[in-house]
Amino acid sequence: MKQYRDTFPEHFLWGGATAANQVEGGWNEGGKGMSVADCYSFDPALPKENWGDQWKHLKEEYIREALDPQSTRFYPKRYGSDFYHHWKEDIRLFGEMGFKAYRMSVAWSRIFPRGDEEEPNEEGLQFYDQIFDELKKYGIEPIVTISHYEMPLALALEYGGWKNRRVIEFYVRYANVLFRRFGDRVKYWMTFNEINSNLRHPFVSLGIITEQCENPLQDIFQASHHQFVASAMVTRDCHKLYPESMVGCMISYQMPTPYSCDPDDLQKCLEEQRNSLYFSDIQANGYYPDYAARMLKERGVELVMEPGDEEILAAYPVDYVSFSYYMTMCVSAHPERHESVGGNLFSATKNPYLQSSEWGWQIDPKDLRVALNQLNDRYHKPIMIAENGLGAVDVIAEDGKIHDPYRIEYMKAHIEQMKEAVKDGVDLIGYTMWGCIDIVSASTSQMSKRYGFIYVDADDMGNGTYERKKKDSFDWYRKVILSNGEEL
Ligand code: BGP
Repeated sequence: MKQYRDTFPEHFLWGGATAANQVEGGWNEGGKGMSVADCYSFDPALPKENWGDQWKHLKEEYIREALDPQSTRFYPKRYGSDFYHHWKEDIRLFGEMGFKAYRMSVAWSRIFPRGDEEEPNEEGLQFYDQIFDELKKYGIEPIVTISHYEMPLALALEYGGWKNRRVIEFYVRYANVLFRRFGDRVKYWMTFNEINSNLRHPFVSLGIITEQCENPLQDIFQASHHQFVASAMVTRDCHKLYPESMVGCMISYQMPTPYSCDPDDLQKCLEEQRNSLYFSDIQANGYYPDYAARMLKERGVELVMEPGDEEILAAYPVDYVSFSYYMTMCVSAHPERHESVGGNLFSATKNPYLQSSEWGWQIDPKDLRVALNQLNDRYHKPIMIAENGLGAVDVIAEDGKIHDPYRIEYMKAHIEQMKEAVKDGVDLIGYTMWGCIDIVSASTSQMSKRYGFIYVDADDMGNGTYERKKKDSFDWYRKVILSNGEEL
């Protein structure tokens, strides 16, 4: 029987997380090709409630316009927080906080500008050589997401994205270039960011333009099958080169909860949970779950599998499971009877027991413990919290400092529940707070939705010095890490 423990493991991976398309900038530097993320613009003239519209569905006309050098739109993810030119300073700051790990993504189109080339872009590889060497100086373990909402645009426009089985070959080639070049310094990999969000925003996740689909769900689930196969193949390849390295899957998990004890709500909640767990089930267990046949049939989906697909899934499941956790999703079988709320990639029934963030995300630290126990019971594999954080309006106070007690409170409440989960026996190996430095929001493309311990002087339209400034939470987190989660 597993020994009881009431402290975080000795080598717990405390750190922070970003994504290339939200932090780097340098969108057309160093030989980088356009990515799907470079097509998202921010329009302050729109009403605030519409700032997330592109995220929910990026119209084909917007994609075409992004290709026009004369376009007058502002594309925030092309500039990010300008990590591309500030990486040395930023990594020093991460080191000052005492990070044990830094979750980051490699921009696929920096390595293969179109995605279908035979040979990688050496300048892109050199950029990441610098990053990994600098992280090593501070003893910070890189956790690398191979694809995080930034696949090469050409794969979307010329191949139809992941619904084209050829993209497996391109992704496997890309991942093997990363393993061979960086595998001596990178021991933790994730194949796809929030792979379950394929269902919610297929363009940024799969390169699928839904206007071009006869049956979008058929294409989305077929494309997801290709990603499952690709994930298994690169897990195989990584272990061949570096047997000790770990490859993980990653889902966005809002821990769906039933609105009431009405049995219909519980059934609806189970179905909603499976809309996410379907993806981690296949990657972590290595086979399609029993409920998949009915789930796909009822959506009019008929998967096409090649001989050997299911064998490779079974042979190479991931080594750990990771997830992003910001809020929970309350589910009612009769949503029309209740108030709804927006949130990370979806809308749900408002949970009357929870407070909301300034962006309407319902904050639920206690269910993080439930989610951790559920995933631990389901997969019996190491678990990592790949994202957790509070997007908020941070301001520079009279004293020139940035006081963010709300962010400290949010994180304290979640870390307390993480420790309860550790006491419950959950094999929790790491926590990388989302947006450890202010970056461009995925869903609204705003810089003003700030997550960081480090403030970046830039506004939603890219104006500012891009100077970095520590917030109060910077020193607070440094102490959390120093005390291994004892001093909150
Ligand atoms: C997740 C993404 C991250 C990050 C986070 C916060 O879905 O994996 O890239 O952006 O959400 O969401 P947002 O940036 O929309 O506030």
